[in-house]
Amino acid sequence: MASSRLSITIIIATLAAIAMAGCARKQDDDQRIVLGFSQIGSESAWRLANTESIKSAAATSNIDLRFSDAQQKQENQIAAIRGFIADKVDVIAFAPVVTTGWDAVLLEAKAAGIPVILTDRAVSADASLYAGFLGSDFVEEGRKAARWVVDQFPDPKSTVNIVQLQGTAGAAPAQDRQKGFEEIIGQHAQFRIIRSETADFERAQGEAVMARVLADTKTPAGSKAQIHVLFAHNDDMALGAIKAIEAAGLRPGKDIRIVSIDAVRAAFEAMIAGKLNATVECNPLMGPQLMTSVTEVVSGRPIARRHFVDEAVFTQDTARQAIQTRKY
Ligand code: GZL
Repeated sequence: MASSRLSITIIIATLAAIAMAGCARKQDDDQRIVLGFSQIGSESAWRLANTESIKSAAATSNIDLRFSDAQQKQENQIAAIRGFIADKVDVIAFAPVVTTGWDAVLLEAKAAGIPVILTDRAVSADASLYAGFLGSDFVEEGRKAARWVVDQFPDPKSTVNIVQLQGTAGAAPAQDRQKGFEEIIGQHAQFRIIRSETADFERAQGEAVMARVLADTKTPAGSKAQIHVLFAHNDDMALGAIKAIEAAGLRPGKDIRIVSIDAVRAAFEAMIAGKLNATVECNPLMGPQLMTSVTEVVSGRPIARRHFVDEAVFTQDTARQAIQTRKY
């Protein structure tokens, strides 16, 4: 009888130990860094690659990621950040859809003692309100696109009409890519930007806006303007515009030369098909670097105020080779 009581006691003690271990593991999990991340949306292939990079890097780094998709609405991002503050996450990171309107919520995060890391796009706010920025130099991306155009049309006595498809109004990549492009183009007399219209970084809007521009673009004298170059702030809008150019009976990549930015896989496929001429790389694969920065910030160590990723320019001549090694 005594031995059976002892056996039961041992079984209960063993089960209790397993349960405690489970709690301990759960306890360990609870000690993981909790990162609240507000993503802009899923508006482009670039954004999807950026999201995948962040999610997979968080999993690899054993960081508890609380992910929110704002569907390109600033009010949704602000609400998500307030939710992260209420949940007392360890760090907040976000890709701000536009540059302005963040001071109040950044002050709330600071008051709550939660560090903030900006990714992808910058903001016009007091730099003391965030720990650092991780992303690309959009002004240089615009300059690179313009330098490619200058190389295609070197004759200063020629007339080269350019249409520009802009990204989201108020967004840092839209503002800065335009700034860099116009800085270089403005140094050469042969170029005229005859139309600039936003298509919100989206492929469908790129097609619709380009169709309208093709139908009604006139020279200052009122005659139908010939469009020689399309500069699109991202590949998705360029790919939509290519469809509109074909629908208008013109040959994209030949009748209208096209340069865009991002260097997503579909852009390489379009270059191989001869429909896109060049794309400037904008690297979305910043997940691992973000997790390193998150870990540094939680440990109380400073991170780079601005960390730019290296980026290249790809053309039809290099597309077939480069597509073999592309990760997005
Ligand atoms: C750039 C990123 C831009 C991409 C677009 O870093 O913010 O937003 O160029 C994306 O494709 O929609």
